[in-house]
Amino acid sequence: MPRALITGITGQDGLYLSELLLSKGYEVHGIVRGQNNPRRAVVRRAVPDVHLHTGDLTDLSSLIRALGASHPDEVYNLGAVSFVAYSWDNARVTTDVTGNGVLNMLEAVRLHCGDDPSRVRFYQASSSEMFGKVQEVPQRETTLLWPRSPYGVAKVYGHYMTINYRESYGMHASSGILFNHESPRRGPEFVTRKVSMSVARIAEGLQDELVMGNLDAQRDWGFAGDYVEGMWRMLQQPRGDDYVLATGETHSIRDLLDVAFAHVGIDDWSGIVRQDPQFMRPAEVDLLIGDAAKARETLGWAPTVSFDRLVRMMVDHDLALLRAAR
Ligand code: NDP
Ligand code: GDR
Repeated sequence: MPRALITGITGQDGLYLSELLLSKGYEVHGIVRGQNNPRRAVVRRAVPDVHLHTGDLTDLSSLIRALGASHPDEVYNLGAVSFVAYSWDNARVTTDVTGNGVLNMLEAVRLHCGDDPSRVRFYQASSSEMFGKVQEVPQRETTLLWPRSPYGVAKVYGHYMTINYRESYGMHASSGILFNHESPRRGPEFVTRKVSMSVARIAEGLQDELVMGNLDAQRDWGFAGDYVEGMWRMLQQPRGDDYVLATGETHSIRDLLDVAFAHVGIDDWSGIVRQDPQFMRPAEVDLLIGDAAKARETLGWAPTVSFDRLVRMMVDHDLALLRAAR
């Protein structure tokens, strides 16, 4: 039975990846931080067969202990301060977790592997945010990185450190440069879930206004369930490498609002949505669109859920939650 260790198991991707690996017969271990983390109960409910260990990406010895207790064949480093807007106000903690946390995890794996550094396969959750002020459209593995936020800068550091450990020590280390992926499990601070939850509340008469930031930003949005499949496929390759996962389609926040409101029968949302500077960012990533040709050709990976279907799935989920609560 192969064994996997996941950091960030309490997050959106951690839950989908746990389900995927369990369905493939893996023994799954996860690291949860904090002394009384409320998300531990969420993991227990969603994936009760997962083994949980206490640890933190800023605490190297806790990572070494988790590796010693789980003896994984594969490590998926999904843990991060992942909310871009938050990273400007908390640049230092973002750097410590999202940047230096990668170095800690790589070093823990290297020490754990002893004489055979490729014994444990390593996945790093890199991000399209690294492309920032895009230097090429669409963006691919070789596109020059130009991050626009403390989060993006920290991810660039983790990305290059992963490549460096692969080249310096021969580790089987892969970096997935993933474009935005969403689901009903997305945190409410991210724009897709903020919109799906608000549209559901507006449809149910519980809210009458939606306050947003920049409506002109464009993103390449896919479904998280598809993207964790791509992570797993990367680690099944004979060698570590870097891959972009993306849909190759881009949509604006306005498109997102169009599809979400139309799904509950509202065709004109202009009187409901208001923009407020508090949701604007000091620097914006304007046009993210990914080229996943390498993943398609090497991994046989392709997204299966369209943008419209994804948005409708999220609105339906939030409507069902509200109706169940009533
Ligand atoms: P989430 O924000 O849902 O999850 C982040 C996870 O990191 C949570 O489990 C969180 O734990 C954990 N974490 C935070 N701080 C620490 C710490 N100090 N030590 C250990 N764990 C910590 O993110 P997603 O699931 O959406 O994303 C997974 C990864 O992929 C992240 O690294 C993200 O940056 C990256 N990514 C995501 C994309 C997306 O569109 N979703 C696209 C590209 C990259 P807790 O519950 O305790 O807060
Ligand atoms: P992002 O996701 O920054 O792309 O990072 P987010 O959903 O937060 O923002 C997407 C775009 O929407 C615009 N926007 C708003 N965003 C939020 N959160 N709230 C609003 O009210 C709002 N109004 C407009 C933003 O300006 C932005 O342009 C996500 C995270 O998962 C990262 O961890 C990951 O690396 C990247 O995706 C790829």
